[in-house]
Amino acid sequence: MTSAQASKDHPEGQKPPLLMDDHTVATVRESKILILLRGLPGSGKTELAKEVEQKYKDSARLFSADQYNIRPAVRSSTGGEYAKLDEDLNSCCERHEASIIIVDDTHHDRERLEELFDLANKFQFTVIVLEPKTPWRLDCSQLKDKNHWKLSLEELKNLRPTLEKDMLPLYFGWFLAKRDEDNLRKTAHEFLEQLGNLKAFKKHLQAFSCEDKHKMDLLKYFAKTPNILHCTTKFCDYGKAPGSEEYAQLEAVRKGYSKAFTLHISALFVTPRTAGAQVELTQEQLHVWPSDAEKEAMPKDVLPRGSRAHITLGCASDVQDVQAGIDLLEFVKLQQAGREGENMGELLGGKISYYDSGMWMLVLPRKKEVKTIFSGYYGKSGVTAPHLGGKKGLLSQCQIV
Ligand code: 2AM
Repeated sequence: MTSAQASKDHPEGQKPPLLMDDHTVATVRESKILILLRGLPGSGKTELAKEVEQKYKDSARLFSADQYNIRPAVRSSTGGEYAKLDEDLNSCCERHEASIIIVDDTHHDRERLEELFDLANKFQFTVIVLEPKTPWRLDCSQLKDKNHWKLSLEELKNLRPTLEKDMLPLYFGWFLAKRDEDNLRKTAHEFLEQLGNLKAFKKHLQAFSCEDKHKMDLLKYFAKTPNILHCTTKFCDYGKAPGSEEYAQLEAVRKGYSKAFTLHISALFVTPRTAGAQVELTQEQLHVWPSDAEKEAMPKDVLPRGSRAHITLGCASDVQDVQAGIDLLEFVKLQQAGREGENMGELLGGKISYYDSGMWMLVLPRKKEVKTIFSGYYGKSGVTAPHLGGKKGLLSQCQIV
């Protein structure tokens, strides 16, 4: 296919933001991204994959199933045919050879996709699933003449069913670019260290479940930290959560997918259950914010739209990360009722306040900006998102990219 033909097949307006939008291109370059092309043979995946590779040529590696001679087919189990591709993919990740990895394959098979999601989780890559928008992408009679594997009409029809449906993630959200993520982890680390050493904090330890009632290590207490720091917009549970299909269809969500957004963090908070960062959403960001996000968490209250927006930094053991948004709404409710918290002085140059029941909030002296990519978290159905733990907790993933 010529490049003129390729651009006719993918009109500019339908190209993903990671090809079109300068801010997104710059943010993707600062992130670790696994891009999975998905679609029937002949639908235009390869052109799109090459265009992405070209755009990010200094930091990208393209793996194409075609080059490994993997014929698109419905298989009872994925096996030997992917061994070499997987070996090369793993080696590329282990050696940090590329921060943007593109895999061009039909990706019709859930089991195969789950292997790639595992890889992304293991090496902390944000996943972006890209599907070509060509008009014939699901038209098997046209694809029969276009696919170079010479697949028959019947073979194409067998591959089509899973590719017709939207693939919903566990959740949609804004995923922090690597450098900003490392930076926020460091700030959070300092915050927890300094708060734990604050005299006033040591006086109010009753609410925390710790053995020593005079001092505690908040870094150990919140050792469970998300694999990639993110701000969840919509929890979909792979389509099982109410409203997830409608959410995925929203124009702002479809257009925003793979786009960069800069989030503004205004405060950090700690409760006996979670540590998190409060995010103040802009008007543009509110367009991808579900209209019932606050009601879902606090059905009896009327809370400002976007007030649940947060980044979970850590959870106490046995606490689910969904709790951080609920904890943040508890602060918002108190503030709405006119309770500003008791001023306990300064930390990291900002005002630290105590709100009873072990709830602490640090208002940052300046809003902290973090660059993110709007995408989904994908994993194995029925399995919750992985966490990091261990001695270094929050900092265990910081690395130079
Ligand atoms: P979080 O955004 O507060 O961290 C995977 O579990 C991710 O989805 C977590 O990051 C988590 O919360 C979010 N999540 C889990 N269950 C949820 C729910 N019922 N509603 C909203 N978000 C949820």
